[in-house]
Amino acid sequence: MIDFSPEFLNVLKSAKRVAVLTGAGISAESGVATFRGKEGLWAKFRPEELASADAFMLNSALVWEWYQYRRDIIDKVQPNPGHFALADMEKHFKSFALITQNVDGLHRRAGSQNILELHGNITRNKCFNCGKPFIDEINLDQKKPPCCNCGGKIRPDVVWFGETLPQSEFEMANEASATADLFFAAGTSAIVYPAAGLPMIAKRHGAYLVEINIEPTPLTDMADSFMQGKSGEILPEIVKWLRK
Ligand code: BV8
Ligand code: ZN
Repeated sequence: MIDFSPEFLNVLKSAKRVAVLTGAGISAESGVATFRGKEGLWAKFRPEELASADAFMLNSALVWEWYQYRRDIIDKVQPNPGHFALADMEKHFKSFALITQNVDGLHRRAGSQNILELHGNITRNKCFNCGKPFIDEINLDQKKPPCCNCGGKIRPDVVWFGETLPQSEFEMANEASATADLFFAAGTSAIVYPAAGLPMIAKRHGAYLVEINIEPTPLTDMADSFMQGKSGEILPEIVKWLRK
């Protein structure tokens, strides 16, 4: 049983508008490697070598291999108690926005409804040239990577470094952060912008800022409450309080 501060419990009970920003850490307990941990996806390569348009133009086969490798993992894993707790939490508040940097689709599989995917979704593909969704099977055995009938290369429908975030999702995420009275940052290293700026927007507009992480991040000093531990253990405990 986790003993939360009376201050946090007061805020939790009186909150009307809640926003949550999640990162790869929330999927770690499902068995999806994070990006920057020692066992992280980027242990061998630098992020820019894989998650960028240049990397793709330079070596689309390597980038495709990386995404297919990640898709194979994601196909085999399940949402964990942290994902389910957030899906449950949504029902307890008048307004609840789940803003995620993750592309694994696990929040939707856990039953969350109001999800803002800031970095796209690894299960979707699109044409790099005309942007049209590509719904056929990706078969990497063919010599050249899949192409669109406009001649453009097919790519994963995710946001790479140097690319802008989907405008409407980002605007809604900004609005949710600026109007929240309670904001959770869960399982994120808080270093990738502009997503990492959202907790500060919330805090500046008067939200009570809670960080849930197994270790401190650049956000920790400004959080009103730093809950050190696994999101899959802490979030269900918070939901238990909501049910009381
Ligand atoms: C933009 C793609 C500009 C999808 C990702 C220099 C050069 C180029 C760009 C920049 C630069 N300096 C700054 C920038 C901007 C750049 C940026 O912020 N770079 C950082 C690295 C400095 N941002 C961008 O490029 C963005 N676009 O700015 O556009 C622009 C503007 C106008 C016009 C044109 C362009 C685009 C950013 C999106 C990049 N795409 N991924 C994919 O393949 O997945 S980023 C990648 O990092 C993932 O999406 C991930 O979501 C994101 C953040 O990582 P986290 O989710 O936080 O994961 P991480 O592993 O880092 O941390 C996990 C955390 O969980 C840890 O803290 C750990 O302690 C914790 N944890 C672990 N287990 C648990 C846990 N916590 C709780 N419980 C557990 N069990
Ligand atoms: Zn096309």
